[in-house]
Amino acid sequence: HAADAHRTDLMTITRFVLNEQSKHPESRGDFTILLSHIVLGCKFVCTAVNKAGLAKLIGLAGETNVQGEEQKKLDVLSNEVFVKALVSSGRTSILVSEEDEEATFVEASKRGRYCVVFDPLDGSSNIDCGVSIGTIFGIYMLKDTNDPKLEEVLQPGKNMLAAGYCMYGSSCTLVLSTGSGVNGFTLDPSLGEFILTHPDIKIPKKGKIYSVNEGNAKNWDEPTSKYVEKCKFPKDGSSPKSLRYIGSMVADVHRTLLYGGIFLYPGDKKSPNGKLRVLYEVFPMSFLMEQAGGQAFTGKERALDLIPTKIHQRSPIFLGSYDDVEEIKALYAAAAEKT
Ligand code: P6P
Repeated sequence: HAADAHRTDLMTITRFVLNEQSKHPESRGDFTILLSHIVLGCKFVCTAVNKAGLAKLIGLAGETNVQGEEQKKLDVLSNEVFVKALVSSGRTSILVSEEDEEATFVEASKRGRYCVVFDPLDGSSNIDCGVSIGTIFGIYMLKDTNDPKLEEVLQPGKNMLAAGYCMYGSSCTLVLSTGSGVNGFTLDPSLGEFILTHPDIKIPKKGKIYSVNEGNAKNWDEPTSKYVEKCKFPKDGSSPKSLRYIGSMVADVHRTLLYGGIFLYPGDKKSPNGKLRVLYEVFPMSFLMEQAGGQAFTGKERALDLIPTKIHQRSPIFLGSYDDVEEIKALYAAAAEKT
């Protein structure tokens, strides 16, 4: 009765992470404790996001809630939840959040060996129309926790120990890699547990979908313009690709990971570094793509090789199916030869 066993042998994210930990006997469990606090944050935000629309509609939240407290914007609330959860884990020393201009340095008594970079609620401008949004995070090990310096955070993405996102949509799905593959977990609200639903995710080697904001086409450089042209008017007689663009990175990346294809946020004349942030958007999604057998490219180099110099730095990004990204890499290489 394998099916029954599957139903009763629930693999929760907690069990999964503990199993991973058992592969490293030397580990003291700090990483497991850190991840459990991130999972807690995701559960809280999932509840808040699901209620927000309703609360707003029937005016429960409005400007102030029943206690007369000013109703916090969801992204501010989410940020506070993650900062508090991460600090209270006692396993972090530096936090970088999309919501905070400066990095958070944890007080000495609560310091741990990790730095977490995160966007607590990416795509939150979409919440009012019910489009999926998400939390994106990456985890670095710090060298010196006694006197943590900001420079410790400016590491290339390939140094990350783990990365993931939690998508708040029709269901709450947490996709995680700790460096040995990618696994997806879906929140079972009746249990309050994330259950393993997408074991060992591998992105298709080639896809039939491209995902880009075509509204920026006027400003694209030649390689991106040529690539998108090729998607729409293939010269080799193959059928054109489909365009799918949700405008919420977590949703666009999640679809790319499961269905294959390529997600592009290129630089352009107006913003040469594009829009997406290196530490807590580009790196975590690039890490996941490589772990799932895909790849991620900045237009100049492998995305995970990039060494950031500022915590909110942006970079162009092309990520997804291995073969699709190869094609755009070839176009950028050809353009580089001409210069
Ligand atoms: P554009 C959402 O605002 C976001 O930060 C990402 O989630 C998304 O991929 C991107 O911006 C969309 O940007 O310029 O296409 O609206």
